[in-house]
Amino acid sequence: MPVATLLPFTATPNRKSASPTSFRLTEKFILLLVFSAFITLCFGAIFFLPDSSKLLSGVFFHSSAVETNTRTGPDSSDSGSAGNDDRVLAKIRKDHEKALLEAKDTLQKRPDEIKQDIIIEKEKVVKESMGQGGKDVNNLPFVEYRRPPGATGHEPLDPETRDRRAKIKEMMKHAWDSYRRYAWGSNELRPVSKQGHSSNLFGSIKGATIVDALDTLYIMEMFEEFDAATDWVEKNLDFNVNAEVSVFEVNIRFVGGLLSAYYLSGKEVFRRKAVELGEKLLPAFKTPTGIPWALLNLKSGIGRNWPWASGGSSILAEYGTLHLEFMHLSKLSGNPEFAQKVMNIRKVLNRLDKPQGLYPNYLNPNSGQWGQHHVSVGGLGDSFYEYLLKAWLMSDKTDEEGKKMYYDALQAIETNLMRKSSGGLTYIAEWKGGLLEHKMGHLTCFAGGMIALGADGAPGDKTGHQMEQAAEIARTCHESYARTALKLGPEAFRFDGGVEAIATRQNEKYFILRPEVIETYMYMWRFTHDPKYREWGWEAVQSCRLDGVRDVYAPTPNHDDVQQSFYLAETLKYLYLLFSDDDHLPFDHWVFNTEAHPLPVIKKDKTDRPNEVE
Ligand code: DMJ
Repeated sequence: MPVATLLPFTATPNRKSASPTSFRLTEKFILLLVFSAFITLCFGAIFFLPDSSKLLSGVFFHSSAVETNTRTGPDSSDSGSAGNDDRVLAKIRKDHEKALLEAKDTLQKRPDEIKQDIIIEKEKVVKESMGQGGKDVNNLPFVEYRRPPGATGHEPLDPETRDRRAKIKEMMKHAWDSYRRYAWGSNELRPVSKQGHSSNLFGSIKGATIVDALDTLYIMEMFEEFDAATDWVEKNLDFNVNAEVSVFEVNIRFVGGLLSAYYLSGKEVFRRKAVELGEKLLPAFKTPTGIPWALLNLKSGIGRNWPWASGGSSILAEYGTLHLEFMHLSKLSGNPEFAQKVMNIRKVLNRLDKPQGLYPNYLNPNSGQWGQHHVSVGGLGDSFYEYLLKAWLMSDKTDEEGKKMYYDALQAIETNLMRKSSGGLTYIAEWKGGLLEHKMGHLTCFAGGMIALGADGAPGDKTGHQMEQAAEIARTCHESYARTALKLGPEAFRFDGGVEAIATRQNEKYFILRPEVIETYMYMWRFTHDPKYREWGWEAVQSCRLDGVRDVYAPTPNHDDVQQSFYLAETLKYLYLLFSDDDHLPFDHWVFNTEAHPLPVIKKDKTDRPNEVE
C-alpha cells in the first residue's frame, strides 16, 4: 500500500489517490452547499413548476388526501384500511376513465366549439358565484349566451370565388396590420404618413378602428387579431372621458361594434362595455321632447346640437339610428330605459304632420317641430329609414309599428323623390321645401340594399316592383363608379346640366372608402344570385386602395391619407360576404346595423330565443 494513501487527505499532494473520507473542511462545506442546493432545486421544482401543486399532492399528500376523502365521503366508516384503499383505487380508476372520455370527446370538436364550451363553463361558474337577484359584479343580469347560427362561414366551392374571398381577407389583414403597426390605439390610421388619426366625432374616446373591426376579424376567423383587439378593449377602452362626442357615431361604431363582438364571441367584456357606454349616452335624451341631442359631453352629461343644423335641430339620421342598438342594450342589461327612449322617438314622430308623407331631416328637440324642410335618403336622413325596416326584421317581424312607418315612408320616397333620367337611370333625388335637387349621394346608394331587403314584406304585391327598383338603384350606383377615371364612386353625382351619374362640383368628387355601393351589391347578390353583382364588387376591389382619394376623375390619385374605421367595419365585411355563401350571417338570424355590425334577430319563439335576459 502506498504511503500516501495512509496519510490524511490534507497532507496529500496527489488528490487522485486521496481517500474520499478524508476531505478538507472547506471541501466538506462546498459539498454540503451543493447538496443543499440540489435539495432546494428538487423542492423548487415541486412547488414552482406549472401544476406542481398536483404533483405535490400526488407525491406527498396522496395518503392523507385519501384519508380526507374517505373520511368526508358518504362511505366514510371505520372499516379496515384495505377496504378504503380498494374504494379509493376504484374511484381513481373511474375518474381517470371519465377524464379520458371527456378528452376523447373534446378532441372530436372543432376549435370554435371547444372555445364555446369553455365560455359556457365559465359562465356557469359566474352564475353559481352570483348572489340573489342573479346579477354579476357589474350589476348586469345573468344572460345565457347562445351563439346564433352562421357566425363563421366556410370556403366557397367555386375556386374563383374562393380566391376572391381570400384576397379580401388579405386586404383586411393588410389594413389591420398597418393600423396595428403605426396607429395602435388611435381612432384611425393615416396610411401614407404612417401615423394615427383622431376624429373629433369620438371626443377623446380611443380605438375606433379596433372596436369597429372586431366583428370583421371574427367572421374572417382572424382569431389571433381578434384576441389582441379584445385584450386592448379589456385594458384600454375607456369611456370616462371629459369630452364631447357624436351620439350617433359613438352608438353605431362603438355600441354597435361591442354588441356584435359580444353576440359573435360570447365574451362578457363586450356586453359590459356596451352597457357602460349606453348608460353614458342616456343623458342625451334629456330634452323637452326626448329627441336626443347630437352631441354630448360624456362627463357632464350636457348635450347640444350641431350649430349648423337648422336653428338648433336634431338630425333624423342621427336620432333615428339608435333603435337597434338600444333594444339590444335593454335586453342585455335588463334595463328597459334604453328601449323606452327609442320608442318615445317614434311617438314624437308619429304625432307630427309629414309634408307629402316625407320626414324632414331637421327636428327641434325643444319645440318638437320640424326645422327646414329638407328631405334626403342620403346624408342626414339615410339610416332612419334603414332602422325602421330593420327594427321590424330584428323583432322577428313583430314590430308592426316599425313596419308600417317604413313602407309608408318608402311609398312617399317613391312618389316624391325617385326619378328616372333620360338615359334610363333610376335615382333618388333630394327635396328642399317642395323642390327637387337632382343629386344622389354615395350614401344614398345603400338604398338599393335596403329596398331589396324589405321587398319580401312589401304590402300589396309590391315585392317584384321593389326588387326592380333595388336592381335599378344598384345599376345607377355602379354607373357612378364606371364613369370615373379611377373606377371609384364620387361622394355625390348629379342628373342635371346634361350629365348623368357624374359629379360636377369639385367638392363632391372625392371617395373615402365608403361601403354603400358594395353593401347594395351584397344584398342584391343574396337575393338574386345574379353573377354581375359579384363582378361589380370585384371591379371595386381592383380599384380600391387603403385610403381615400380627393378626385375620382383625376387619373393619378391624390390620396386623402385616412383609413376610415368603416373601411374595416363595413366595406371589407360586405365584400367578404359578397363572396361567401348565404349561410354566413344568414338574414333570418342576423340584421346589420348601419355600420355593418351584425345583431341577432330576437326570436319570438321563446325556445329559440338566444341571449334572453333571464
Ligand atoms: C358609416 O359610418 C355608416 O354607414 C353610416 O350610416 C353612414 N356613413 C358611414 C359610411 O359611409
